[in-house]
Amino acid sequence: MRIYHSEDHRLHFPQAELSGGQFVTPFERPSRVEYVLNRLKAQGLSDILAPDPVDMEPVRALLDPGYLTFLETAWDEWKQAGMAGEIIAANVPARGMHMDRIPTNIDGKVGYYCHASETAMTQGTWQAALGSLACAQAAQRHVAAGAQSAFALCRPPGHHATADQYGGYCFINNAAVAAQMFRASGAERVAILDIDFHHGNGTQSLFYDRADVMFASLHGAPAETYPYYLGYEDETGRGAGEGSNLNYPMSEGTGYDIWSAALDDAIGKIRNWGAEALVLSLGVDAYKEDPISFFKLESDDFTDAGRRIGHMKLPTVICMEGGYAIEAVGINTVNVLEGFMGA
Ligand code: 5XA
Ligand code: ZN
Repeated sequence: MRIYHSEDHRLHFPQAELSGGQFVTPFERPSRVEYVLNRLKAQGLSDILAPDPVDMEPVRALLDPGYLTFLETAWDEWKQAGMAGEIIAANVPARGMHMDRIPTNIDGKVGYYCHASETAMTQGTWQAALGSLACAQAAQRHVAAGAQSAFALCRPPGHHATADQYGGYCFINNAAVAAQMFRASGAERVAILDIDFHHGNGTQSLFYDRADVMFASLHGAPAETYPYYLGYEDETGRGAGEGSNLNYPMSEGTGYDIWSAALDDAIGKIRNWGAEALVLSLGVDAYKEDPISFFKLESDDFTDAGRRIGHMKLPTVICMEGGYAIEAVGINTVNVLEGFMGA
């Protein structure tokens, strides 16, 4: 399996994450990628390439232009305004306030374009996000050209990013752009399967009204965990998209028996729907020792999950999302890939 990796991910390394009322070293940190790379190489998966530069056209087709400009210019504006630290959202448009008027002050803009203040931005965030996106795009092009699958070692991750908001460590929705590119390269129906522990609220929102992209997500129940305000089972799509959004929220302590039954159900529905291409949002934070999650998957379960997904035999782009049990991230990620390839 071809793997795409950009060194630019290192340019995004905030020092601070607001967690439990304290600033801590972010769980989403550069060393995650090192653990994955080391494990890939140890397992003989060495077809690792740097991606071509990003193509902004499919991104512009999907995302808000004002948001893209914000991401590109936020750091300079923040510094010009005399802010000493990293960009952290301190104010958001809450219930009853204007959602439609964008402040000119950078502090206000940050809150407008952010949905979760754990996520800080730094000088290199935009470039790192582009590098991450470039991996997803290169993987999609490789698969669209005939490869069975490719792995985009995306960092920062993407599935929480909407058309106009960042948060949950995500800035640009890599998986969504890959799906959009599959549509542009001729697939009539594209499915995005999200097995990260957290609901892919960004991906859901981007395709909620659309009949051509199915979204299926296995995740911690929103009443119990981030992103809290989206991801319920009764969110099934809207208008033309009715029926093409599938949520599988699961409670604290969920193990592989329940989780894999949800996976099989999602796979069956994606098959019946007639998907011609698949984008897998691959987070490994469903692992039992993940520090910010609460499922109970074992490392071997990830191999089995990869096998089940591989049996779909769809052209597949795999995009890295979360996973923070730092030393197991490489093992669990590569287990999915090996299970997938062995199917
Ligand atoms: O998949 N998303 C994540 O792993 C980020 C969760 C952020 C929680 N504050
Ligand atoms: Zn996650």
